[in-house]
Amino acid sequence: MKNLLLTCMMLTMSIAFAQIPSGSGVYLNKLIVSPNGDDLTNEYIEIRGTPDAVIPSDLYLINVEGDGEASRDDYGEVGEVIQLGDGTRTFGSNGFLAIVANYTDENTNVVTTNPYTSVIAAGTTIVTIELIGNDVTGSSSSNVSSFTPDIGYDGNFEDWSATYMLVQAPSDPSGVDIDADNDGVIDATGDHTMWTRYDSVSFLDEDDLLDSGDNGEFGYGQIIVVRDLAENSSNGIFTDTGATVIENTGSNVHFWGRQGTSTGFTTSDWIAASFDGTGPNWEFSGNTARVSPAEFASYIIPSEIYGALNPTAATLSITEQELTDDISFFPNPTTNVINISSKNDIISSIEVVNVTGQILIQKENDLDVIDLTSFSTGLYYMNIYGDGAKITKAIVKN
Ligand SMILES: [Ca+2]
Ligand SMILES: [Ca+2]
Ligand SMILES: [Ca+2]
Ligand SMILES: [Ca+2]
Repeated sequence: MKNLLLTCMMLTMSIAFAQIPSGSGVYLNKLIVSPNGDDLTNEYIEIRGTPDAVIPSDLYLINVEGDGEASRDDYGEVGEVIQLGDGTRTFGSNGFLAIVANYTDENTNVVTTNPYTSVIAAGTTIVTIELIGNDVTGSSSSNVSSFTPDIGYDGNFEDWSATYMLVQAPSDPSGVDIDADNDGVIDATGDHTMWTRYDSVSFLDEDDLLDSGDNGEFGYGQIIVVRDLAENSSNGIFTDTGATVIENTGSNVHFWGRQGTSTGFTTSDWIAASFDGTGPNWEFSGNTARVSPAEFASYIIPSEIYGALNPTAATLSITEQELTDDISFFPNPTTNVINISSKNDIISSIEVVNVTGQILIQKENDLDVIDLTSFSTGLYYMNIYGDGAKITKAIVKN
C-alpha cells in the first residue's frame, strides 16, 4: 500500500511538472543576465546544441515574470522573447551559440564593446547585437533606441525574480501566461502545453513576500535558486512542483551555467553563483553559501570557457600531487617549530600523528606553523588537507 501510494505521488508530481512537454539536445550553457556593472555591455548568453545543426526558427529563449508585487498580476507571463534561429543560423562547429551586445552612445559616438567577444572560442556562432542609445553608462534598456539585428534582445534581459526557459513553440510565446491561476504551478491548460521545453532555471529574490503585503516570488524553472528558503518557504516563495530548489543565502545569482556535459537538474548538474570582479574573468563569491556547489567558491572564470563547456565540481578538486607541489615546510628535522607555506593558500587543516596513528595536534587555523616544542624526540607524521586532497609527510623532532 505504501509503495502504491508512493508510486501515485511520484506519478502525480511528474504529471504536475510536465505541463510543458520536455525535449532534449539543446541546453542553456551560461546565463549572465545580471552582471556587475552595466547590464547593457556585460550580459552573456550561451546555448549548447548540436555542432553545425540549423537552429530552428521556432526556438526561443524566454523569461517568465516571477515578481509578485502587490500592484501587479503578471507573474507567470512571458516577458522578453529572444528568437534564436532565423532559418539558416547554425550552432557553431563546437556546438555553441553566444549572444552578446555592443553599445554605441549616439551623443558621443563612443562604442563600448562587451568583454566577451575577444575571448569566445573559435567555432562558436556569435550573434552580436549592436545597440545605439543615449547613455552608455545606463544599465537600462530604455536607453536603447535601436538594436541590430533585432532578435528580441535589447541588451538587458530581465533579472530576478525570473524564470529563463529554452522552448520551441509553434507561435511567438510573447505574453503567454503559463500560470493563469497564479498559484505558482504551471497550468495544465494553455498555449504553453504546445511548447517543447529544453531547459529552464529560475532566480528568486525576496522583495515581494507575503509579509510585506505582496503576492510572493514565483519560480517555474526545473532548478531554482532562492535567497532564504528556511525563512521564506511559508512567506510566499512559490516553486513549481518537482523543481530542485537551492538556497543562495543573502545574495542573488549572477552566473548560471551547466557543469560540463550535464543534462539534468540536480545541484551537481549546474553552477549557480554570485560573483565579483570584472568580466569576462568574473570571480565567484568566496562565501560558499552564495555558490552552488561549494567547490566553486572563489573560482575565477578563465577566458577559455566562453564558447566551451563549463568545468565540473569534480575537476576542480585538486590532486594530491597538486597539494604536494603547493606546499613547502621547514626545518625538518626541527627542535621546536615547523613553518608551513602554501603558494595558493589551499590548506584547510593539519594533523600531527605519532607512529601509532594517535592524533596529537589538529588545527584549522594558524596553519603556517606547527609547534613541536613539547614533543619527545622521534618520528611523527603530518597530515595536510586541502580542497578534497590529503597528503602525509614524515617529520622528525630532535
Ligand atoms: Ca521580487
Ligand atoms: Ca539584465
Ligand atoms: Ca497555476
Ligand atoms: Ca499569471
